Amino acid sequence: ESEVNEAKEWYDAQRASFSVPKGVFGAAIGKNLIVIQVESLQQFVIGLKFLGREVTPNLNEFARSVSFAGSAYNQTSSGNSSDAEFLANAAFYPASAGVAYTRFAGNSYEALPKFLRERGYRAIAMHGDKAGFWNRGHMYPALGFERFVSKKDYSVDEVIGMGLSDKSFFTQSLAMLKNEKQPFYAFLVTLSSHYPFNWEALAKRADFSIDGYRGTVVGNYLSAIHYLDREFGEFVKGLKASGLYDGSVVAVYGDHTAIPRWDSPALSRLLGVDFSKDHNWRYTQRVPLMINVPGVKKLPVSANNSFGVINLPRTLALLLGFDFRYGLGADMFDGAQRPVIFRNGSFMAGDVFVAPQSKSAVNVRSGESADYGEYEGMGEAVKKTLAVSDRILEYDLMPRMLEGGKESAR
Ligand code: GP9
Repeated sequence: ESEVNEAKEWYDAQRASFSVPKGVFGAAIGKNLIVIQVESLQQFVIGLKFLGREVTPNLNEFARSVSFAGSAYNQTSSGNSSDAEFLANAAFYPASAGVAYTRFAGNSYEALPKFLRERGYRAIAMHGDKAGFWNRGHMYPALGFERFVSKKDYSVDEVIGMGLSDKSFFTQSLAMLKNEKQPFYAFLVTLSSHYPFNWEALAKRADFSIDGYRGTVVGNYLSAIHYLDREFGEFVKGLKASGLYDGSVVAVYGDHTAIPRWDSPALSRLLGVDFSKDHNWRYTQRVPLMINVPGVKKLPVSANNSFGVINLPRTLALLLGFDFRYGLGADMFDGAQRPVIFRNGSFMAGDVFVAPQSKSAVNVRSGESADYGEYEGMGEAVKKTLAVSDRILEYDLMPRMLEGGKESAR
């Protein structure tokens, strides 16, 4: 009981520390929300040219035109893609052991899909794999999605790797969304650019020369992402042609990183970055994070902070005009310095990577070490945050956290 009270006290304090930003609150009132979680999309491909060709021309174009184009540090753990989904929808951390999607699918949540449904939205999850993978068939309803369009609901006319090809996935999903009652929240999870990126059908479709990198994970990855990018581009084109683009907030992010450290020599050769230096590797562990709000040129995101996918639910809700205070992620407009927390207790404070385990702190851009002492207090708060996240999940405490009235959480 005392652990529960302690968690509640902390949870309440955290929630109370959020404020509603002026200017952007409700900037997209009444709009749909389309969130695209891209399999293995890592930041370094954005803007990259290979043999004179852009690897991601459509994502680059998207990045140039949207209201925010930045990056997030990968916060996932053993649940990989499912952890990213959990961060992006529930704003909770991955489980301390095992996988949240399998361990905690029986819990009650106050996640973004449920929250938006209570405010008149339809909430649909779409993914071209079997519903049982990562226990999504159970977890999506627990998060509040009313509909899960999985492999069995699509016409499986083209398969790449583990399921429906991204081309077919995007084409069929777009057709469904055009007929969807609005406003809706559509959460799309792509699949074809999955490790090890060498699916035969994919290489054929990609049409991207990887000369000099054949047989490497990095080479296959470039080709896989080029394919994803083309299909993403077609999807955005379709959204624009149907009017959905102007009627929706569109957010895109990579679920987790792609290149394992053992293949870092190939990546080093490609990018000309020395990955024997730890800080360079750390800085590369980012995924793209982009948000478009119709009519908004530039989102005033915090200059003090780096971000993680856990910052999405509150950020997106605020744009739609709702003060979502249920998860553990602050919004991206918050000026207070807040850490990006990794599952093992290390964290980013702005550009500084802090590892309490080794009592070290280093700026990941410059490689200069920072004074660990300055971040010790933040390290304690990080420890507490993870412990509270674990406690809430392990004892299914959301109903207890909301005692005293949901309204207090807005
Ligand atoms: C499976 C897909 C991939 O359906 O989302 O998951 P991952 O292996 O990247 O966690």
